[in-house]
Amino acid sequence: MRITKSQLDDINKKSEAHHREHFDFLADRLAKNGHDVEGILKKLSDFQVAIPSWALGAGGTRFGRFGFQGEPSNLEQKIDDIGILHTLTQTAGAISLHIPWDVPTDYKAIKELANSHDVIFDAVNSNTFQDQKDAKESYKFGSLSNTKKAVREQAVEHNVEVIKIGDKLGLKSLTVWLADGSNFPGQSNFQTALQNTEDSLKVIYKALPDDWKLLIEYKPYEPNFYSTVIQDWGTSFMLANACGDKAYTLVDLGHHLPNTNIEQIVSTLMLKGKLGGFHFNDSKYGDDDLTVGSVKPYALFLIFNALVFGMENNQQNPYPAWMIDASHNIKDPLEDLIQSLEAIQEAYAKALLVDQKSLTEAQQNHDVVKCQELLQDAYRTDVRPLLEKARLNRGGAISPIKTYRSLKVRKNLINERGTYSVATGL
Ligand SMILES: [Mn+2]
Repeated sequence: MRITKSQLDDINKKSEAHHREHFDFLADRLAKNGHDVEGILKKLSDFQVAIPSWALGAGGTRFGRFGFQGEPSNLEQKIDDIGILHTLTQTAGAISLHIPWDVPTDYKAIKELANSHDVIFDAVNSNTFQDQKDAKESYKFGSLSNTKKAVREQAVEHNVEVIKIGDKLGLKSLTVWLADGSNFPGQSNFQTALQNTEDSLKVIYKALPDDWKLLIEYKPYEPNFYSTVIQDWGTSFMLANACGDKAYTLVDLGHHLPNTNIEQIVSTLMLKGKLGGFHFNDSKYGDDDLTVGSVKPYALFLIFNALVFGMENNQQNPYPAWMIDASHNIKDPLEDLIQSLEAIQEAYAKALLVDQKSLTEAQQNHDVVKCQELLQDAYRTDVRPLLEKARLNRGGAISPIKTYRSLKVRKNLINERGTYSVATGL
């Protein structure tokens, strides 16, 4: 299914007057306060977030999985789904593949299909957290950190293979997330596990083309519950430094213990030029994979405030690779992703409204009250008309969710793909 321009125009027309009234009011107010509204709209339009190929079907827990009808059952259909998201939101212009779940069979055809949806390939993900069919070695006790050399070599070889696949698709970064760790005290020697991981990553790093990045993700627990080898940003940062200039830390919002100050981590990494990638989601307890902004929207805003400051002031940091890393257990995955994309744009827009100059002054004068006022003045601004305008400027929908529902997208997908189609992945 493809949404046509005339379908979008027809639906947009119905709320255009309402949108214009709200936008004009906000734009006027922002301009009077010294904001460059056109510049903000341009930044919002340019902010594209990758959708991972595994997030288009129903996720599950170890207790069960409740399927969604009309799920994409192959890579082509997944790209079509991202095409739908991008057509509506104009902010989902990239796909992040997971190998071996989504190995293309015909590279040229896949690239053409993505191109027809105006979607590019972003960071590719390796998988050494599951045993693959016919694999000689098992990752049950770790991959890059394993005490057995043959297992480490197999895991390194897989990553090198993933780089080759990504290279054929024209993308430029490899994301490594390891499930390695231990479940019980004494099971693993921390130093051996960390040293093995560093040595393995260095071999993978050597296989990276010159213009590629290695993004190292961290996670404090799960699937191992006593320890994980790359447990926090500091460990990832240390490994990235050990590998070299092309290696970076990747921050996943869900990969922190409750109350971790993620905006401070973001600031530290950007100051050191080492924030390479970012995974969006939301959580209450841990890696809950909930819709972005559904639980802690103010925390998301504060994180974006740190990201905006870093993007404007830290030339030493590359432009990060953005991705939504979420799972959809009870919502239609496409509706969930639309909500996440909206929440990301909203937090970004609000962060762009922070009066950085006044904030710096207030910080220097130790005016704590003013600092909070400045942040919250931006946060309390209803920026939704800006998001609507940014989407409209690129030919998207004023209201992606309403449009998705009024076009009965899911019903169309069920008609095309059937009721029982199941997406590959988790
Ligand atoms: Mn992630």
